Amino acid sequence: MSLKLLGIPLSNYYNMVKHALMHKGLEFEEVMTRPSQEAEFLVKSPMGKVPVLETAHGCLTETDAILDYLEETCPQNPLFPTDPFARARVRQLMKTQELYVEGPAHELIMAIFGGEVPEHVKANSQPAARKGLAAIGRLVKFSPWIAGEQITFADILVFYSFTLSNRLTGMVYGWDMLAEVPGLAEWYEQFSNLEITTKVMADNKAASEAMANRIKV
Ligand SMILES: N[C@@H](CCC(=O)N[C@@H](CS)C(=O)NCC(=O)O)C(=O)O
Repeated sequence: MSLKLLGIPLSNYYNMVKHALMHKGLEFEEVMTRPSQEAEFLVKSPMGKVPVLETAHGCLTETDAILDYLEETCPQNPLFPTDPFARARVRQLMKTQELYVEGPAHELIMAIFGGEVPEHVKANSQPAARKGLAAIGRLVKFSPWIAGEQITFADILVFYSFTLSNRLTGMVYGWDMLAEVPGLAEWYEQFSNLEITTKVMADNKAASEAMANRIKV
């Protein structure tokens, strides 16, 4: 299967798909591509977002759809449990993080580009993320992975989601979200030490430093 991953290592969603591809031992080509509203790119990515997975059958966007496709077409080194209920619990955890933790934290995104976050956004984002984190606290297992004994897509999604969202809440509120849920910081540390994570995050760090230098100039 010939696969191309379009996007940038600055993107936490790009890194989720990249980690999954590496976990499954798949060969793929990284094609550095910025989000864009250019007509040519919208053919591949209807919302102009990254990541995009280019397959022999065409392009796919939306990380959860891409991850589902990878699991179904490349079942080796599975990242979903086989039991349907356990699988649905993994999806529940992923969705909870994306909508209720990442969503409110993402409202602060201008902080990363050196912009001022409006007061009303600052006032709303933290209580919303706190509610989401409480829900995450009710779902996690840490035995030792976030949804049980097996590393799943939930570990990947929640980890890379926090790489951005916790950075944002740290910058804006001086708030470490990982300290809100018992066991979360330890799990995060454990996942960050995986060989694949180390590689993905090294590329992310290089891209962040390059962006910081561009903003300074
Ligand atoms: N729901 C999308 C989110 C992807 C996303 O937000 N990508 C960001 C980069 S991390 C992007 O392309 N932003 C540009 C834009 O929103 O126009 C997914 O699951 O893949």
